Amino acid sequence: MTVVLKLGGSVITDKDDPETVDRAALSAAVSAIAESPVGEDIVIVHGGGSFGHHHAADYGVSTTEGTHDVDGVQAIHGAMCRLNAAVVDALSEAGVPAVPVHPFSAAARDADGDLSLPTAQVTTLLDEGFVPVLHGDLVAHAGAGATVLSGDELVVELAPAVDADRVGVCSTVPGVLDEDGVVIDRIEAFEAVAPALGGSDATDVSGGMAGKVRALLALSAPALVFGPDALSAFLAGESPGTTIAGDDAD
Ligand code: IP8
Repeated sequence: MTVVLKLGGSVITDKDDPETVDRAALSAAVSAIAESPVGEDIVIVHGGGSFGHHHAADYGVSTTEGTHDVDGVQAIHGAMCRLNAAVVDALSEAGVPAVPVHPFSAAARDADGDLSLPTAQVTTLLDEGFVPVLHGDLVAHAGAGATVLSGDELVVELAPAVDADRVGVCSTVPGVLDEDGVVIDRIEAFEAVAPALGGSDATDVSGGMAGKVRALLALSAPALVFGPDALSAFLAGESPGTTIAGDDAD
């Protein structure tokens, strides 16, 4: 049983306060992971929260708008490395054999925006008993300099590479919400829920919930979007929140 888990940046940081870890939330998530029956068969991806997104917005960088400004690259990537270190440290202190993996050092987009992400490092680390911890980052982008690589894109690339049985996206909300604020049980096509999916409620250069749903619909396994309170339930094999299952899902 291999799990790919994304911890939303808004879950583990105070998204409105630049470069601030939400220590209580990170600690709760780390405890759920450390105590889960999944053990070491897990790849963790975390988002940018108040580390990546504020700097990316400052430099006008998104998943499609790039920069050639080296100060911008260092600010955005550096902030994400600092958040990654905080996550890896917290996991290590809880006894999880977490190791950092920085996508900017390995991935690239071609001129059409198509992503290439080597995954042998992640699969080998997993086989060797480590818990790889990746993060939303920048990516070298042909013709655009460097653009944002979202954690959701990483999840989509990693899930088939590690042959994931379960994919979880832990968000600040208890699932994908409809116009009335009620959790949608299951999403099989973007068009069906497009009217309900507004923008993100804080600075987010990767497309908020709409971008997340679009990315997860491309997976070959169903993905679950749920809130922090449901993380332990997800790791125990339950199906909290919204199940997102596109055409290619089993
Ligand atoms: O929060 C974005 O990752 P996300 C990372 O998963 C940066 O969209 C650099 C803003």
